[in-house]
Amino acid sequence: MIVATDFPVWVRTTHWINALFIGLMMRAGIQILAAYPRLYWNDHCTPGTEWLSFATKDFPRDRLWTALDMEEEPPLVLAQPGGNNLGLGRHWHFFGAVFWIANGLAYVILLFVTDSWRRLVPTSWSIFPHALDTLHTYITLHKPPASAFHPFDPLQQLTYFAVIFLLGPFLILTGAAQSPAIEARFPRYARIFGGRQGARSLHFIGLVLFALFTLGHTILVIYTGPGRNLGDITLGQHEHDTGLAIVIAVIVIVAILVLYVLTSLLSRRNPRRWVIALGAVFRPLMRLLTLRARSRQQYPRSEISPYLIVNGYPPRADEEYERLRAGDFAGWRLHVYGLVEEPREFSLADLQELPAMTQITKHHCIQGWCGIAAWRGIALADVLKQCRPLPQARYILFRSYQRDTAGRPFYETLDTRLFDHPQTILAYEMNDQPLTIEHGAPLRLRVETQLGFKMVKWLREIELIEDYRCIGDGMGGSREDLMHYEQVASI
Ligand SMILES: Nc1nc2c(c(=O)[nH]1)N[C@H]1C(S)=C(S)[C@@H](COP(=O)(O)O)O[C@H]1N2
Ligand SMILES: [Mo]
Repeated sequence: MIVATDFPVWVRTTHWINALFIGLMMRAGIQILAAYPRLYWNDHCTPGTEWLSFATKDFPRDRLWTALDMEEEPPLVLAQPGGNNLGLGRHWHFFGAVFWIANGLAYVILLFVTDSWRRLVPTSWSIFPHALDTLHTYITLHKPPASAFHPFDPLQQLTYFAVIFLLGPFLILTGAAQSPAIEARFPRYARIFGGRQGARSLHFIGLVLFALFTLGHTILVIYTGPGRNLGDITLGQHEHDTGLAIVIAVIVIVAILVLYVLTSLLSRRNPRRWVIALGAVFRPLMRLLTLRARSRQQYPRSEISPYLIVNGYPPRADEEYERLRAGDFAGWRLHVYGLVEEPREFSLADLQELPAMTQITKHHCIQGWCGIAAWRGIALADVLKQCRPLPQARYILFRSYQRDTAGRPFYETLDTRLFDHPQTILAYEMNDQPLTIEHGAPLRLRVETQLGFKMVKWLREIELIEDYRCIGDGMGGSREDLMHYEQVASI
């Protein structure tokens, strides 16, 4: 009789599910990296201070360029889904994360509920010298004797332990540290990793380690005996049918690779449908966990970034904006209307009479860069309260003088749950100077628990609405409509 205790069915299942989702997340991770393929150890992202760059384009300092110009297009073989698709890549990454974490948790729980942890968790320091011996055996191109496997050899056991209990959690923690909502609510958390860019760089190093592990793992599975190893991980034994086990494993791996390519191509063909479906998996969880988070940032002045990257070109050839700008925005009015009892127009002087506040906060662009600046302005809530929003108002719609890439006025919507947060402001100053044209003069939104794309610049009007599905393409904003970002942008 075959006793298959070492590789029960749950070990084999979670192993292959893990392979599917970690591969998906690595591919989607490369996609996300390509949206700003520069890595830093500081949160200022000053051009030239990156420690690693995969950029292929050059940006001369004597003309204005924006962060969107800096995106690169990774190939389909490396990235999910390939091409210029940050929005879709993020959906694949977060979709994968939910299943990868759930699968990992199920595995770890079963490990400890059963007695299986005993063959994985080292219980003696002697495993280190033994693992070194095994390493020496492999490097000198020998194989450990069959008696060295219990069922793992010491090097294997130590590596698996480190990947499951150190690298896995490390990837989750460094991933979370890049979320604007988490960093705004717990500014000290990201500091553990050296800030958002430190977390991002470490997250990338985690990706490289996982790729190296996968490569080494695959080589050693083949080198030490593919029939026995694949018998264990597919059929739960290696006494019989090892040839069949190899065939099954190859079929599973090829199926996974085909699935990556197929889902990439399908999601590129119909991105909106896939964004809605993939988002359904993580969207409710993300909203539940992050929408109530309140920003508690206040960086010291000494941490203000020497230079803040610009995204979005200023309104071009817009006659009205040009006229207002020529008049130093004296004729500019912020229109507030929609589901309010009292629609109003505010001049800059009106707004400047309201209680002003300054916040020194970190800007988190969805592409990956960030920067710290001092923003001065008035609470969004103070402005809206004067117009008395009606109870059915569920979203705040911000429209800009600038146009999006489809030629329509740039707009974004915010859940009304974000409106009275302490650091949700309409800013008219940046770093003690009136807003420059590039950064959104005369007024822009700052909503510090969200990604940068929600913070509409060159504000023209605010409308309170019940639903965003009847606005634009119905996804909740220009970037949602055109680039497939999520309407709630907390991660
Ligand atoms: N009107 C408008 N507002 C916008 C954008 C834009 O393209 N148009 N880009 C957004 C994005 S993606 C980011 S990261 C921030 C950048 O702000 P900054 O240029 O002041 O750094 O502005 C946001 N506000
Ligand atoms: Mo952005």
